[in-house]
Amino acid sequence: MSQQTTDRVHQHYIGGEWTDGEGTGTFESENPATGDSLGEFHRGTEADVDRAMAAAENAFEEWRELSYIDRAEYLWDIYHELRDRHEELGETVTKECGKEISEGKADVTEAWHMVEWAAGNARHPHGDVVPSEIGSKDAYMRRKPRGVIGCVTPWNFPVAIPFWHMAVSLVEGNTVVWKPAEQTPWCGQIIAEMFEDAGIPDGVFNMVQGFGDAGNAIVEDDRTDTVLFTGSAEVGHQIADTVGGEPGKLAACEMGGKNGIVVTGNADLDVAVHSAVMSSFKTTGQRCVSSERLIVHTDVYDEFKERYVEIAKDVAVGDPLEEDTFMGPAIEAQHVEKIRKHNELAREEGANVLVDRTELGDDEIPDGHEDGHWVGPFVYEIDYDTDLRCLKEEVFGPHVALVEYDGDIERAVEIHNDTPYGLAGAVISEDYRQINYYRDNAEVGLAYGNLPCIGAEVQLPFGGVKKSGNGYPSAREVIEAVTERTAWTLNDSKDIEMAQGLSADIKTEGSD
Ligand code: UN1
Repeated sequence: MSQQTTDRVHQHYIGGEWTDGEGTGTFESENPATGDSLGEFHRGTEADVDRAMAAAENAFEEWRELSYIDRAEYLWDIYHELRDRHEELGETVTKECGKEISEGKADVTEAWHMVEWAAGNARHPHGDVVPSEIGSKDAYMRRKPRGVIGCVTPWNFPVAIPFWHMAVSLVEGNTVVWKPAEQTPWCGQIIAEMFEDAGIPDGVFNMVQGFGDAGNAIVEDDRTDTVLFTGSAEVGHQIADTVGGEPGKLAACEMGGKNGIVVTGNADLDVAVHSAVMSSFKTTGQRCVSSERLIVHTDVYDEFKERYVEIAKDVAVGDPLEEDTFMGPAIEAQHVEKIRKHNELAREEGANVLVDRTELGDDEIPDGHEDGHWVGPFVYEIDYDTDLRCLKEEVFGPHVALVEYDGDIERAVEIHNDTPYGLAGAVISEDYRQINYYRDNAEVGLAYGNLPCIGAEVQLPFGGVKKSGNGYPSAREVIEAVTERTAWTLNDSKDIEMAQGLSADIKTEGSD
């Protein structure tokens, strides 16, 4: 669908065919910067997921029999298409999810990086040769595909994250059933067209458009061997609970964060302010790695505050297709409402508000964009208290708390770790001992020194601890969630000899 049209309702891709599905419902994709409709899509039902599951299950045997290299060939086609269509797809991402244009393009770049990693990995070793205690035994760790992988992806990285989930899954020999986010079905449509263009065998890749009910049908289906989920903690924990009760089924979930940046007393403040602004306002704060807490040492607090606040007051909110925009809109009207409520909550909890651009002035909203979902930075300072909800609950927006601390790095990390989440974080310091203390003690899956806490590359593991996730539905580590390991031992001798000193003698009644 290179040309988005409004006169046809876009379909699901199941078993190698485009189909309206069983349901009668449809939904629209909306440009969050203008409120305009980008197209209409059929809404998937349980029956559609059922068909997609059957197709994926049927396709599995033949797909797994292909070599890694042959499976990767389909992905290389997609890699080239993503690169060739970089500009156009970057604009599509920006139009559909509102991220400013450099971010729209970076999303597509991150997608082809993931595809490149997965397809390139097809030519790399996939197991280990392991020594045995017994000289005549050969021991190996080998990998096998798990089967059908159910993928449920979020709107904020509508091209990259689907490939985090699916590229490795497919190269490893699994088949997939995927539900794109209901906010970004257009990106979903384009990705499905790419798989069709690549000629992927029928049923290996299936896409059902729709909402949570369709996602839930994927999670609950007995034929799903692994669920990969990236999205909200609320949904992710439900998925982990459901799947946890089903033996043999796995879920790898990556959820949000209440990410913090520690700025110590001897931080370089240019680096600190730059890192903090990037971490809190890029993607309008709507990355799961965005930072909503800045924990700043008392010695540098006033200067940091002044410099940070000055930028937050001026940071360019506007048309995401314009290159001089820093922050586009929020994804949808109800999300703006959620951000407003959290801003209000911070006030109720005693915040001293330093910047409040929740309601942007008419002059700040670009012409023709009056129906967009606009919200600007909200920055406040508050005394640390473990009972404050505003320091614990994820907003997923440009909502930032400044927390002043006194004392050593141990104290800063104690405050930093006092949240139920543990996805990303950063320390800004010129003292390697402080940096190393943070590295070793911060409860996060992605940690940075003298950098923003966003922008991870796909060849690193991406995932969190505590409430932020289990398993890694992303980047390089997804391989663990979509393969089974077999510990394979072969005897090269005619005698059976056991490890651990275990006797292999068979003793019978009357034997000596
Ligand atoms: C997300 O925030 O949902 O590390 C994903 C990053 C990106 C991925 C973010 N590579 O910022």
